[in-house]
Amino acid sequence: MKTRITELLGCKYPIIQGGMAWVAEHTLAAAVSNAGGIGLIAGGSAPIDYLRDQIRKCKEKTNNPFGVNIMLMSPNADDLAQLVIDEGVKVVTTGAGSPGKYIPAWKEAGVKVIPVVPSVALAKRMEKAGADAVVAEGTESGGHIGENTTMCLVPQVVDALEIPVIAAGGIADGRGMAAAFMLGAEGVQIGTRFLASDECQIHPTFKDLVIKAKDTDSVVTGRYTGHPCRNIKTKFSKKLASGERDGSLTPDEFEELTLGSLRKAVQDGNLDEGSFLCGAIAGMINEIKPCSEIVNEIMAQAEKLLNI
Ligand code: TUI
Repeated sequence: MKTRITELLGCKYPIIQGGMAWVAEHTLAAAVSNAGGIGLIAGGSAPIDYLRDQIRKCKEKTNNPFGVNIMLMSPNADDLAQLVIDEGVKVVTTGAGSPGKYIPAWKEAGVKVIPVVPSVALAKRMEKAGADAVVAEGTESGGHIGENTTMCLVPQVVDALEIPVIAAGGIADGRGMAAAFMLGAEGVQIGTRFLASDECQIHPTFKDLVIKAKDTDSVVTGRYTGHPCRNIKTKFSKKLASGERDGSLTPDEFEELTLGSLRKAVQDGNLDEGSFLCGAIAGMINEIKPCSEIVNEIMAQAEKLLNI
């Protein structure tokens, strides 16, 4: 399948892995890139030396292009923005903010720039600032989210921009990919489906939660802090949700409770204190598979539905 995204990024398939903080390390990124998509290493708020090491290890595992996701609320964002240039990373996606101030330097260095956006307004700003493409991310996604759904957001961003649009949020099989293409997307970003992959290094408890989740098992917490996040329902996320609802947790107390909770979920599988960030499509995912199988199945199903 050829689209402006495969041409731009030099990959076989227009599938980009989500830049999942704490989750997306080099083993997963290399596996997705070797499968023909674009794997991503997530910067999160990790130290720069760790990320340099991850980028170098990824280069050893794949000759295909891969990228880095920069979470713009990270205190290390400036250093990571420079690191991707120094290490010759081909693709950058960004989240949780506007990357405008970094774009000129990235373009100068030949890095392909793909901001993740939750609204048409930000998408337009990103195109003006020189982005090569955008990911239009619906509220079905895991992690930090906007309010608009994939179904509503993607066609509006497609209509508003000239540059290609990648759809994200609620896409985990070829039907979702085909649907996104019918809305005008030229690529898809997939996160949650890759959580339940062999190569994903998260704690087995996390994978178990994903494959056991039902359609109603995700919950959005933290709207009142200004950083709403979609998680899998657990004792902990239910406690946060009810504390937010009934006012028994102040926003400051909420922030304190969630500090370090991504690491506790991903590394320790800690059900009492961990935030298991995950998309609403987890209910459809029932099996752990290698990334190559996941990608091949999605592509075969999408191409059949789209008559390619
Ligand atoms: O960034 C994501 N997903 C994420 S980041 C993350 S780590 C985190 N943990 C706790 C709090 C916050 C982040 C986990 N998941 N997706 C892309 C995304 N970007 N979603 C929403 C946004 C966004 C929101 C506001 C982008 C820009 C924005 O405003 C920018 C502006 O300047 O107007």
